[in-house]
Amino acid sequence: MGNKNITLGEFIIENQSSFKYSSGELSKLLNGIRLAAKVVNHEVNKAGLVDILGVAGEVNIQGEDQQKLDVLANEKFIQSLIKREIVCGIASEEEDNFIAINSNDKQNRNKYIVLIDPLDGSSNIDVNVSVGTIFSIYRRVTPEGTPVTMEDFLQPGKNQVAAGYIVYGTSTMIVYTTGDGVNGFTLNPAIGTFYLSHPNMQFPETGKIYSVNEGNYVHFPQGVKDYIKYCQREEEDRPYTSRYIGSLVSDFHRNMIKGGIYMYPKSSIASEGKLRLLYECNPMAFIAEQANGKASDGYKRIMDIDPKELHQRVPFFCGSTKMVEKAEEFMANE
Ligand code: AHM
Ligand code: MG
Repeated sequence: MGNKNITLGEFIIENQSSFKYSSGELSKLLNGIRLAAKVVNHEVNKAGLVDILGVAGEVNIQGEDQQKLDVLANEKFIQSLIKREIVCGIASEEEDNFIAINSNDKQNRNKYIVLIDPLDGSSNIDVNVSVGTIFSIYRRVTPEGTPVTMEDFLQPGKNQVAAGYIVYGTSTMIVYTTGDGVNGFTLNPAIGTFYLSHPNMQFPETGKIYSVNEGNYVHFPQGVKDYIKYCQREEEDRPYTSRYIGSLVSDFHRNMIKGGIYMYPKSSIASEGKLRLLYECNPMAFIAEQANGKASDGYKRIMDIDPKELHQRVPFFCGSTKMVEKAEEFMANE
């Protein structure tokens, strides 16, 4: 698959001019993420070997225990972005507030902000199941040269200039978009280089996989219950196959390659679902749309939502267009 000779570094440079704001800064930023991804990959891979597992003893803003690797991944990505002096602000799932990088004047003049979930699916770390990193990049809306404000972070997903994920799976991959299609790069661990392995990734228009935590079934809205029953009914090309890893990145990645739908609906115990709009759903929605897929909250486009807060949650239906549209149909009839 693809031209094995093109490295991620080369690809970033070669495609720099096709990016509409092209000034080289976005390329530097993506290179910063590429480097941090290698470091985090190294740490994730040795997780079973060293005493790095377990809970770090801190509780994050969502009230969940933080695993040590979450903390480490958070540090690595933030350090890498700050050191390269390419962003003026960062927001992370692991930080209560955004970080304004205004230690010097030059950094204040940087145009980009990054929102990141440094290690998603972290409950899977200590059982050797894939985890991922998700990132989302915007241009600031406040004037260059001033410190970033909340306004820069609370932009709708449609303003994203780039988004991507890293999946630390059977092999490690970076998949990203700058608004001109989606490309996937696989790490050759022997030499520490990412190669273009999945050019121009596309969701099949429809598929046979549905991914949802069915343990929450009784709490789901009637529309979701009905859609799940539809997926299971023996009719036409159904029943579909159920696949749920519990790592958004891995479930999404598989569904993009094979065709499928991922759902994290609202429920009677979580009125907005679980996933976060800004650093989980928006970036995945941008990638999905760039790969001919669709992302919705069950009723409307994810990337049209005006965010109200940094750690806002939102119900999420994402994947092959026809499948997401079918789920929306059931939600509308609820
Ligand atoms: P996290 O950010 O705390 O890791 O939670 C996000 C993860 C997603 O990767 C995954 O799809 C979902 O939570 C699984 O949640 P659940 O265990 O409720 O099914
Ligand atoms: Mg997460």
